[in-house]
Amino acid sequence: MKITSAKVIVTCPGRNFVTLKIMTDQGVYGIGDATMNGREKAVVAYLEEHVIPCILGMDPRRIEDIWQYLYKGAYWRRGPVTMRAIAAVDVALWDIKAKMANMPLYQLLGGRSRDSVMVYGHANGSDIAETVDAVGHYIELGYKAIRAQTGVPGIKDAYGVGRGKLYYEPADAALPSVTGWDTRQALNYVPRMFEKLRETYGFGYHLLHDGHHRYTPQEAANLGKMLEPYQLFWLEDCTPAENQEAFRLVRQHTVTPLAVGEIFNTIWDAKDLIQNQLIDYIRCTIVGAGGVTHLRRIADLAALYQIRTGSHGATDLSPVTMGTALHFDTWVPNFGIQEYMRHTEETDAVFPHDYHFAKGELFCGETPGHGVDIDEQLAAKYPYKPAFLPVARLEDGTMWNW
Ligand code: GCO
Ligand code: MG
Repeated sequence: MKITSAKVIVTCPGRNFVTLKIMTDQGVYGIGDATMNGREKAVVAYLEEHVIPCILGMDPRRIEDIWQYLYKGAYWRRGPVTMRAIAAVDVALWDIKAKMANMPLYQLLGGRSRDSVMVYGHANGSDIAETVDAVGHYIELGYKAIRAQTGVPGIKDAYGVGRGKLYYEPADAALPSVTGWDTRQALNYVPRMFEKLRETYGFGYHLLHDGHHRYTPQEAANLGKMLEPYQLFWLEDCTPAENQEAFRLVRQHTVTPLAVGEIFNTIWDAKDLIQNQLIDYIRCTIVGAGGVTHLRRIADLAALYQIRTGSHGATDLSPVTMGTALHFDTWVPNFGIQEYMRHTEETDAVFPHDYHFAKGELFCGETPGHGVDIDEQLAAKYPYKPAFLPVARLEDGTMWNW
């Protein structure tokens, strides 16, 4: 069996997506997601110039060998661009293998560990009252877990506050827009939101919060401690994790569960955090961390330390990643939760898929492969539109972590 051709499809049905389609001499094709929000064209070039020419003629059934070829063979290991390109190839090859086997992907991974996948939605508002309403809306929709983000008076566009009610899309400007940040105000305001949420809806729902890399370890420890009475499911990205050791200080001061990993690319980014049991949930995802082949290694390492998965699932992860992640989540023994930000109807139409949502859970389908396709004719109607993520500055102009 041989890979006969491969192409990269860029489309913008409301937001940009980069998709790799691999064709074979048996007529079976596979697709993989290669989207990197705000830096899409870098992965397009990596695939077109440096990956596709190398894999033509290879046997698509040799998924592991092709993964190693692209990882070790690049010499320049790791990094968000390389690992997304590898992920796109890997997912397309798993799709092909599962289609050849006439099985849904989760069967090839080891079969079902659960019937459905618990997801969390992203509720936001410009202040506490609005966020409380938004959480109520998610509860009405049947969600069992909700991440609550609020605007903070005095901060221009704090992280996570969207324009729509169910859709949150940060990459929305032809050049990066400038948002604000003030840690002191956020530390005063965020715990009050959780107090109000528990007062209003009780303790029957999981609540989560994203710190979006904004706090220093000491500030994160303080926030975690203040949030303890509200029993969060997790506090996400409480501090940047380039220095994995930073989480030790947070860990020493709070029992609020910690989650991190949406910007990690490989097992090496998570190794110390996992081995030292500094986190509770690992958030790496299929597209960001080298595909199914590599994410499986990360999940297995985490399982040794009773750390569970909680994959990133923002709108910039295409339905191809979501579909594949759901097969992964259906199999992975140490599953925790799956993030689920809804795609728009335009996006869903370009990527026909067989997963569905009901009562706070997502269900992967039984179609052979990962169950997601791309309608190329429709995709062609939505040309690429440059869109950057915002940046964040403190009041005095100092650049901060967005
Ligand atoms: C999340 C994330 C996103 C990211 C986005 C960047 O937890 O969903 O933090 O909102 O900011 O994926 O592209
Ligand atoms: Mg996040």
